[in-house]
Amino acid sequence: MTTHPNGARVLVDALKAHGVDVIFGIPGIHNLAIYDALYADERVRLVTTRDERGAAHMADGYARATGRPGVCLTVPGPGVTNALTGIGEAYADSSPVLLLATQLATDTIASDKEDFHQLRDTEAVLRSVTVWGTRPATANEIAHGVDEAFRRFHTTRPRPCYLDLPMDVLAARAEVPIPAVPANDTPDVPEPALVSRALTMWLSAERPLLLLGGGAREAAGPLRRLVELTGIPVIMSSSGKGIVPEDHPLSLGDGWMAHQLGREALEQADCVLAIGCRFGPLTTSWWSRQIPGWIIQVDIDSEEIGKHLPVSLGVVADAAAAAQAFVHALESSSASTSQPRPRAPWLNVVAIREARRDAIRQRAPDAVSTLERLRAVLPDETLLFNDINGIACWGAGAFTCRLPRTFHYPIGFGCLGFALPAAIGAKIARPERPVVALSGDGGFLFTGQELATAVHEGLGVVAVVFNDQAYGTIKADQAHRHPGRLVGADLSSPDFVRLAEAFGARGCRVDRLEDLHREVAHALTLDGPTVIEAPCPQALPPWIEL
Ligand SMILES: Cc1ncc(C[n+]2csc(CCOP(=O)(O)OP(=O)(O)O)c2C)c(N)n1
Ligand SMILES: [Mg+2]
Repeated sequence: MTTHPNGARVLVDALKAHGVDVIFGIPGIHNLAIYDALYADERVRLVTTRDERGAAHMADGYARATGRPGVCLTVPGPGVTNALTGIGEAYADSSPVLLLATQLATDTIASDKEDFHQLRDTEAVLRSVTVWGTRPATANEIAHGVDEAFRRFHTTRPRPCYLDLPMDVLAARAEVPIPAVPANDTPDVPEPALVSRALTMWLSAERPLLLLGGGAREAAGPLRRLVELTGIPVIMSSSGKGIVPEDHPLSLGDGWMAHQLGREALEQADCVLAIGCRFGPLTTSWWSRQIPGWIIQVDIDSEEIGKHLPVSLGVVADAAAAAQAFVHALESSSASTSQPRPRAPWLNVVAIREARRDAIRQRAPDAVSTLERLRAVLPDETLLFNDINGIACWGAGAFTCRLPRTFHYPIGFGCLGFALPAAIGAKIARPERPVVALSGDGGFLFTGQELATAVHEGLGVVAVVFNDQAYGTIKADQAHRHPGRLVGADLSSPDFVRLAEAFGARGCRVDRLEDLHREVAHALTLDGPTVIEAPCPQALPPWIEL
């Protein structure tokens, strides 16, 4: 007699059918059936974290490093609420994370029993940080829920989804055989007529520009070709850093300058082709800065088109499909115009890049030279994870990236404590790559206990902690906006070397920022995690205009 699988087994099989190979989480009474279904499974690595927020950031870091969805698993109630901040960051930054939020037994969920781990309304709690979720009532619905989440990850703007899995449904036997093979979903291809309209408009402009955001990261190949075929300069948001190498002769580099530095290209262009860019607050300086030229916006999410800025033409399409269509149209010369190709750039790209670097250097000399020295020793494929702090906020402009998905920042939600756990998730996903996290003494302690996870998993991540015994960026902002009225931003931070050692990690300190890059390069040659404590460069944060 064949026994039908239970809900937990159905879940695990469905996840594996979609290629899931790592789950980050914490066990508890409500999700033990899932752990049991994963027992001795050689294809799925279970990473046990020290807080569900760590699990969520790790799943996000895994997704950012690979483009593949990351998965995290929690208990109900406090497990779910702990995970929320990390899921919120993934939501804001369009990162595909699946939260497996387990749940009480079905008959107690809607009651007011004040059961152990009970949340009054889990769905309400999760709705604000996820784009879709469901509470399956049967084992088969679990499989369909997994399929639907992955369909969304692959065909729509990638944002977190959740499954709210009641423990009785995880235990129940499936009634009928489960479909094993996921549907082969392909994302939206742009309409040929729109492609040629967009191209004609863009190519006939006098001062055209290409603007790339995080949504275009999977399109690096055809986008580089597009730039080279047309000779049109390109600017990227910080999430799009490296799609075209930032030191390419046509690359204006990162457009994230919340002040005037480096905005001339956006302001002078008469036609901007924007792909996978949401025109968020940091690209637009809180929407105060206009882009006066025509905008052609390509986005997989129809609701993003024209949401923040009026657009002349909207194209709803997957970025890679659109970029390929543009390149194909150009190569087959069906979109030929009177313009010679590639044309001479209408602005001096390298001079603008250098002028911006000089301006940034004047504002934050120590931060910029530290980032430049780090760049010089870190291979291009290094995955750099930033927190929100005095040095990382200059990295968008000063750390030159040559590959997409190598510079990561909690850009949308802006939550402190992102860098270390996200770096851990990335190292698990890409063990062959150097992985470095840059945190301040404040931000590091939000999630620093995940060092224990890095030690347990034997991960060679390098965490740099810039210690100024303060929430320094905010202290500088306060000193600027409320002169002489400093309050609430000083800290008594620990000795991070001893803290690292207490966790079983390697700890070391550099007294001069000039020595940091050498320590980082050395630590990357070692097994296991290293924490490097360093002095913190001081500067007014870039969003303050002087
Ligand atoms: C979860 C969260 N809480 C508060 C803030 C506000 N905030 C932004 S930067 C910052 C200071 C960070 O201090 P630290 O990590 O030591 O870096 P530093 O600015 O000193 O270089 C604070 C408190 C935030 N971004 N996220
Ligand atoms: Mg600090």
